[in-house]
Amino acid sequence: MNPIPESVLNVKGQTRYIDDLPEAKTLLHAAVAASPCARGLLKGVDAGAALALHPSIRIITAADIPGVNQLGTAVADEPLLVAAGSEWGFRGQALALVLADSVSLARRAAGLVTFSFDELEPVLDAREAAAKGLIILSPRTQAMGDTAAAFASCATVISGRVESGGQEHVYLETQAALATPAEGCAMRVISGTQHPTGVQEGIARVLGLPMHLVEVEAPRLGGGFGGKEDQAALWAALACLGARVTGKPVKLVLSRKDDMRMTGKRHPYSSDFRIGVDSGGKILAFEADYYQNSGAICDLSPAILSRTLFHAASAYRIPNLRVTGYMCRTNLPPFTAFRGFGAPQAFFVIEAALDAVSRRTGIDGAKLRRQNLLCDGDSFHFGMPVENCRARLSFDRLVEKVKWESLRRNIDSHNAKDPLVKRGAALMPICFGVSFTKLLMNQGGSLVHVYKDGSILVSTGAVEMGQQVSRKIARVVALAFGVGIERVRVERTTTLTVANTYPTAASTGSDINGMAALAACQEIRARLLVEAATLLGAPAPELSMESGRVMRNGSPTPLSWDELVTRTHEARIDLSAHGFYATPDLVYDMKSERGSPFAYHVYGCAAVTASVDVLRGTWRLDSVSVVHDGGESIDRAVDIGQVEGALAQGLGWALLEDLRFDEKGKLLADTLSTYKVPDFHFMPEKVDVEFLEGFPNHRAVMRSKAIGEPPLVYGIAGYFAVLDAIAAARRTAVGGEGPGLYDIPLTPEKTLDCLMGARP
Ligand code: MTE
Ligand code: LUZ
Ligand code: MOS
Repeated sequence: MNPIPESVLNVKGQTRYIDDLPEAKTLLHAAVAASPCARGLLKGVDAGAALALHPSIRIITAADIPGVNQLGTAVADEPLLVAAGSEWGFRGQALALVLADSVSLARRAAGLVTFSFDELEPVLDAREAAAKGLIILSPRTQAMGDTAAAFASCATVISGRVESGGQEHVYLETQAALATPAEGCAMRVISGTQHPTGVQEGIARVLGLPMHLVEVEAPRLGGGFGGKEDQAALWAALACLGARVTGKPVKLVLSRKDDMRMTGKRHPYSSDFRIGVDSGGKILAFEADYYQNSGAICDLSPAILSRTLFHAASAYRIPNLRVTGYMCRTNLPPFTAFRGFGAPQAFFVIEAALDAVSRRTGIDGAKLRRQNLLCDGDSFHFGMPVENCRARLSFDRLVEKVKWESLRRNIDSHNAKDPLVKRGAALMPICFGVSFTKLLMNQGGSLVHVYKDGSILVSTGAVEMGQQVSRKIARVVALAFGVGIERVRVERTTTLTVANTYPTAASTGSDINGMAALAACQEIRARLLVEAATLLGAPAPELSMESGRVMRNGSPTPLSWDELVTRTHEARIDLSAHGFYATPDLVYDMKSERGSPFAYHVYGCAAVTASVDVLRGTWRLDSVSVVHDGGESIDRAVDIGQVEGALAQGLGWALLEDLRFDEKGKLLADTLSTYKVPDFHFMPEKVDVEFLEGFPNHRAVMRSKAIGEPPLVYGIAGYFAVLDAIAAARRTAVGGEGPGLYDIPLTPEKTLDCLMGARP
């Protein structure tokens, strides 16, 4: 019997998530008692009412932590539980852990825990925080050329402000962990994390244990999208703390509402730009200040800001550029990794600037963008040379495919006739750097066993969260051994098999772990071929493995995979190997902000068309066309799924998902009945994804390209398509050059305001 592909289990609802695992008889359930306002000084915890509820109830506070009460890595600002005498920084921060012998009891008891505290004045706005000096670390600037001199010579200079909102991850499986005390002081935890080693490190710190006493397993996640890159550690560490204090297994699964209120989301940004072009529309200078709303805790904000700065110019050649980012500490939940990781926010700013130029100068948006695209021989503003650039290639292919000019003409003639429904279109390129922006993180390991019956087991640091990294790794391994994919099983990720890993993130899961798996396979393969050479009496260099058989100079020999494996084992040769991969050629100097931080870039281009109902302000997406540079795909079906999923998330961020807090820092839409996410009906009927064919990428495993995050950015074109339709309505209604509203998400409410001239 062969392994059942996990996609089949998913479709049948048979995948087991953490909350589906069998429960031990002694299991305790946990819930979190959280801070009741955005900023406060904790004076005491009153557990009386909660404890009175049921004898099984236990309340655990910061005083019970045996090790260090700190999870923060870049900055020590993330207590596991806020201690009495300390301040908390956002509404929903963990103050106490409640245990009980049922989930409902634990949750009810958590609601009964009360706190004595002084309420303090919160700061919610990024610019206000910056003005008050509430900046995490220091501002960071990247620059090239001389913007001041360049602006002086521009025919047109425009400045503007750009806002983009946050975004809730809405992974199907909420944050979850199951901790079990093991022999000695050891702790075993199953955690819904993208970063098992990070969780292991955090638990070791708070429990005061060496890492080898903490085992972290990440089974298949019900989605992560970045939300479990850093922020799974808190819940896993809390479960472990409960398990340590009681000596019993503890499960902590957040309710949807708690997950929405207590965990981080995509960072909102508020940015200022200044752009200058010559009379033909060539960009001469660009400046931007990005005020990142980092929330109350540093978390991954520095890495996210760094990706913003690296993507400030998108796929455009800008000879004079100066961009600065500020991490503004506010009293909102700690904003964190979310697919795109700071890049979408930067893309929106430069696209807004180009939109403003196009509207002011009358230069067609596509022409303006085309003439400013990067080419080989250029360099990025941080000094990395542009190589194997596919910006123009994908742009031109898309323009041809959607027949951009006639599409525009059709829209214009429709708009001239129809006063009630206006149509719009937009087109944009992408250029996304692949690698963790922090050099250290670009490494990974694997462990491969070939069992004596010829079946193969692979472990890597990659966490499966629906992106099918396991399937890709299985493909790589199957190809390395020349066997069918059904021979290969990819194990769930644990710190026992592969140590010192980094998160499955930055779209590098298959790049790094696929390479690490390949390295191990090559070692075993070489041993097998030596044995094959002996068995066949042939020189090893003439031998290879294909279709489950040893080949000699490309022709089949009588020696099958199964037999070769058996014979090699009988010869007492090791059929296991550990593999390691560190992405080569990465260099970066933070002081001079110069270097090559990425292994390569992903290019592509998207066009979106939309219609706006002028009386209601509602919009509809009509079509999306994408030409994407995906290298030689390891699995085309998976890659199409990734593009479509990322696109939906990007369009949702740009148009639909309205993450709003009230003036006291309370999340307003904290359920899935009030927080709208993109669904089947939201997506346009026509989604056309084409991959550039015949462009292998020699800098990743099997000449592929990372796929997970870059296509999310295409969603921004949806924003500009709706804006274009609004502009058409305003031209006919009031004349003039249309709106300069650069404020994500462009919800129907905002659209209506804009149509009525209530917004700029
Ligand atoms: N696809 C699914 N189905 N679920 C996810 O959680 N996460 C995305 C992307 N695609 C995600 C997904 C994010 S944020 C990243 S970084 C990549 O997958 C991570 O996986 P990879 O590096 O293996 O592509
Ligand atoms: N995580 C990270 C990421 O730590 N560094 C990155 O550069 C990155 N990029 C995208 C998504 N997650
Ligand atoms: Mo993805 S934001 O790198 O987890």
